[in-house]
Amino acid sequence: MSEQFPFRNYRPRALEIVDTTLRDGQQTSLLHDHHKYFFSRTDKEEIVRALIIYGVKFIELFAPVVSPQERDDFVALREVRDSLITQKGYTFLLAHVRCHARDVQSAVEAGADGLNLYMGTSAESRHYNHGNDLEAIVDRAAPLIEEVRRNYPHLILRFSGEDAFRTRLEELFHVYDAIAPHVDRLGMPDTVGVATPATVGRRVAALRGRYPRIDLEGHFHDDRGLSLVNALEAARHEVRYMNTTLLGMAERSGITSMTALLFNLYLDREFDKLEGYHLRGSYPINVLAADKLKMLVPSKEPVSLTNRTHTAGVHQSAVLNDSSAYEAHPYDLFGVSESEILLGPLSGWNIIHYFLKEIRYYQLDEATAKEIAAVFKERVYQLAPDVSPEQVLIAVAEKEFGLARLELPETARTQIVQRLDSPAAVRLVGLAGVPLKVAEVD
Ligand code: HCA
Repeated sequence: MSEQFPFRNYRPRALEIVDTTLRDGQQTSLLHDHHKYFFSRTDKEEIVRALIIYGVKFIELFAPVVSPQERDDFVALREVRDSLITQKGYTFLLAHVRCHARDVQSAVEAGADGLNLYMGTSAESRHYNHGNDLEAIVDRAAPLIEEVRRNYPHLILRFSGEDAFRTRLEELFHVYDAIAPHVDRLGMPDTVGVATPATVGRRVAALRGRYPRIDLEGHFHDDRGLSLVNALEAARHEVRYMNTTLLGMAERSGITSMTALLFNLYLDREFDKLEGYHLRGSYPINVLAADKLKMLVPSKEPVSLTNRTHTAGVHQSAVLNDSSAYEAHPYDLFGVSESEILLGPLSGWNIIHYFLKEIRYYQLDEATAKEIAAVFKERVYQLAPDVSPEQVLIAVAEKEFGLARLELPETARTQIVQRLDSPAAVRLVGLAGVPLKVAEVD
């Protein structure tokens, strides 16, 4: 097949992420205040570059018809993609388009590799969204898609019945039967987050049985908090294409997070589905996305520093011995390469002893550390806004207990001696999250 048809030459992997951070992701309510939050073109270019380097081969963008800005950004993002072809191979840029000739035309003109066409099929969509009944949906979508297929055979075509999980199966079949001959993929979006793993399994089986030669695509919203398990269930049923975003950002409470999905597939030993994804880049790409939203990687994101952060004294002291005590998963393989211990009111004497002795070089024994811990716990609750827990602790240690620092020769200073039986790399931070000191694993 000629170079004009890169998709026809591409052998899809067992799992193809269709990243929609720059489409459904831009619909997140976190971006509602455009004075504060706004994806600039540079932001988008960085996100696309990071996704391509991560190994994503399908990126969904808004139809260029959405706005002049989106139209021009589409062209700029194509240039980013083109600049990486030699290094990373071809990545397909897909436009999310309504079944409108104008939407299609704008995507073709912007140089899209494919069209993610959609139209609501549920009773709710039919009545309150576009007002077309099932016959009108077929009459509008099928000839348009057939014509696009004929005129632009190089385009990858996908059709989704929006709100598919609230569409009765016979009704979905009625629409898909007319469209299936003209498309490469059929979507099954759970637009309002009503699906459960059981309904996902049944829907996939039904669609697979009726359209055995067409790949399916999942898109799961998180209204019930089930977007991750639903995507996992779909992947388990060999749904090859999965819509995800960075941090799961999307309309309302979002959709499946890309790194959460891949992390769980790894834990479930579904290694064939991880082919070509640069898993160690997971935390860095989450940090990049969070930075664009001017926030930290959210605490509910599995691939986050939160999952290696320890607060309670009991946890901290065990983690100092071995991080596996409170870290069950290989986060380092996903780029979270440090543990973090929060120095604060819940810290026990062990961490205070460790911090003062091993990191700040004070000479003290365990009994003194216990006494200091008791005083620190009283003082730390009265923390002034510009004072860190570390400052409080040092003040107590020096002023009230007269501790002196051990003067180490320069050569020894860079070599922090951690408990030698501990494989943990421990980073101590103040309550405000300001790093105090990092102790690397050897
Ligand atoms: C939307 C709806 C959508 C589309 C999904 C798809 C959904 O925001 O336009 O095209 O597969 O959740 O149904 O995101």
